[in-house]
Amino acid sequence: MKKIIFAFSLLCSFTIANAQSSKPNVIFIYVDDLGYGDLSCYGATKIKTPNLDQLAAQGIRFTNGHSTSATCTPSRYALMTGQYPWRKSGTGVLPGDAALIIPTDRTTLPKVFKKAGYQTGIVGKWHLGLGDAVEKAWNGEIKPGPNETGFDYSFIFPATADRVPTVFIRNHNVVALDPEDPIAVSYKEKIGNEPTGKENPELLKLKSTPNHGHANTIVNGIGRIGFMTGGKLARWTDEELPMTFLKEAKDFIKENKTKPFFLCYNLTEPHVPRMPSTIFRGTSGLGLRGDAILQLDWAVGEIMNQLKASGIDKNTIVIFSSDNGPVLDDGYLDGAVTQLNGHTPWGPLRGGKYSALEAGTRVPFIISWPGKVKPAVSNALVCQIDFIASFAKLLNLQVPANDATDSENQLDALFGKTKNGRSVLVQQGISQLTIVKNGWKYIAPHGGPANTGPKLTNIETGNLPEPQLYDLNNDIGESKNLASKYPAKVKELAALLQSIKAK
Ligand code: NG6
Ligand code: CA
Repeated sequence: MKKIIFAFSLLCSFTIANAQSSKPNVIFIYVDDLGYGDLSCYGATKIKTPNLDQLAAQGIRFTNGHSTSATCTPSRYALMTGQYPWRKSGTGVLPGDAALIIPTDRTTLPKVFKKAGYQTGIVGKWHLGLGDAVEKAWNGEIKPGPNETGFDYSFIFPATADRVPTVFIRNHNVVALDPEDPIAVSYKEKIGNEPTGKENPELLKLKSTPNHGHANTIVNGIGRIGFMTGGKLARWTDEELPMTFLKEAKDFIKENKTKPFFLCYNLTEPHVPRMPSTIFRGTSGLGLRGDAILQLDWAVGEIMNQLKASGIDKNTIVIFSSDNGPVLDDGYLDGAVTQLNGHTPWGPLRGGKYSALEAGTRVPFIISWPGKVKPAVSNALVCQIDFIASFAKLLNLQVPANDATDSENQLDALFGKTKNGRSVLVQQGISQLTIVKNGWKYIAPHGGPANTGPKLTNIETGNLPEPQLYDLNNDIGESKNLASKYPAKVKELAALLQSIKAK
């Protein structure tokens, strides 16, 4: 009998091993507003991020890896659909009550994995809208959402940590909702009689930057964007967000360790409001923003430990990136500016979140696949929009011709087989598009302000009344405008941008 059991378990382990080696698990760790220069493996000296440094050391660290856009919603839209977000209206930063903007009848990144037999899950920030309309069933089944666009399992918050409703949604329902205390949400006007940041600033534990948007309903001592009433038991405590998402992500890994799975683990750090767990408070010496970065680094280490404990670390591709570049003051007085202590979240780049300059979309970008992907540093131009076409290729699937039309198969670049990635990429700042071709970057003349404003985010937008041309291969910091020296290049890139837009 013992022999039979042994033979059976041997057979099982072979089958599992086989299934796993043919189809690696994929975890995409997507952080929020982390800059190119925020990690020690990307050159930061004022902060140490050992877990991400380890991931980079065992994988490929890309020095020219991009989100499509310099804000969250459009970057996430592109990741999901493989379509440039500016092709579709309504893909800008969404309010917390927005309707779903991802089509339910088109190919999405998780659907690619599903088609290949994967279990798919998303844990963390969503920010792509929910339901068919602004008016929705917060107290009933909230759909369509992540589960209708390709995820078998979802545990999310709807928008951003600074937008109401400040609740978790598991699949279609708000977690821990008391039916006696229904939720209502409005982005139009004040509802109910709960204190707001504007009327009751004395109740705030984290003060908002004067005249900023975080002046509506106060939840957990923090003013938010938007108004909500009800759902008192269901509201999150910001300090518990990281542990909650981490537990959910670990549980997903444990539950699916014998099947191939695809997990999007979307952390909120270091987006505002930065309110890390008490145990991380004061640990970076750079204020709450730095502490939030240490917290996210720790969470990455925990995921890696879980993969090892589940015996699947060798057969799991881990991708780490950010949805846009860094910002210091994004609306709360949290010490990000005053305690910066010489840290440079943008590294050697110009601009930041919101910007058409490089720091808007050039972000940390790391891929690890032990034994399969050789450790390296790559300067290939790669972008999150290419994951659909690339993973479809890896899994031998055909993406329908009209879907994911801006996504390129860049598997060889992503896995380090070539140093040549994309030759062309369109990048999106808040006020305009820019184009990069073979290291040359063109920014069209724009009449908008050159800076988002010294009182707030204080970031160079990239807007100038004259054309700009930068040679990124030799001038990563976009310090020398070569437009008047190379007018033919300017013309060529301006025309190329027009033709891509017209596609
Ligand atoms: C802006 C918010 C900012 C942040 C951002 C979205 C104001 C004035 N600013 O509107 O705090 O929430 O939206 O960030 O309210 S993102 O990373 O999700 O794109
Ligand atoms: Ca973001």
